[in-house]
Amino acid sequence: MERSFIMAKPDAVERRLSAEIIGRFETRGLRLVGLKLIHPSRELAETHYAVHRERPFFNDLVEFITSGPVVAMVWEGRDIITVTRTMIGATNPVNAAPGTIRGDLAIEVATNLVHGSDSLETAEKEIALWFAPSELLP
Ligand code: IDP
Ligand code: MG
Repeated sequence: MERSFIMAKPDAVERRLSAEIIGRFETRGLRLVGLKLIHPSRELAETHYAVHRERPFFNDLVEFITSGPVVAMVWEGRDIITVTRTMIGATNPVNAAPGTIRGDLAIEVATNLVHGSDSLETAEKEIALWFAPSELLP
């Protein structure tokens, strides 16, 4: 079964939307196999977003993601990347469809509430970065 790394970002925790976000994946029928509250270090954040290192918003992105606790999760299910990315919605919430997390609950691209891996290859790397094998259900 396929797995993805999903994170409720600091804005989600600050706005008390963690349960809402977890609940959407739960009620969809996905299986939660890893969950923890963590205040990310700069090193962890920079590694996680390394693909964006050259982007003009990289520093702001790292500052933001290290600004408070996040809810780090691993969800499992068939076609997990497509299912979770569709549920999360477009990167810029202005373009996110109603019914998606970003389309229902966010309006700014920098504070778009949730991260989801964009491929199985990325997911594998992100899961290994954020979780020890012992922290995940078999
Ligand atoms: P994704 O989260 O939908 O996969 P990415 O392109 O991987 O989007 O970008 C990572 C994060 O960087 C986004 O979720 C968003 O918070 C932030 N971001 C992306 N583009 C911009 C931008 O143009 N300005 C500010 N922040 C951005
Ligand atoms: Mg991305």
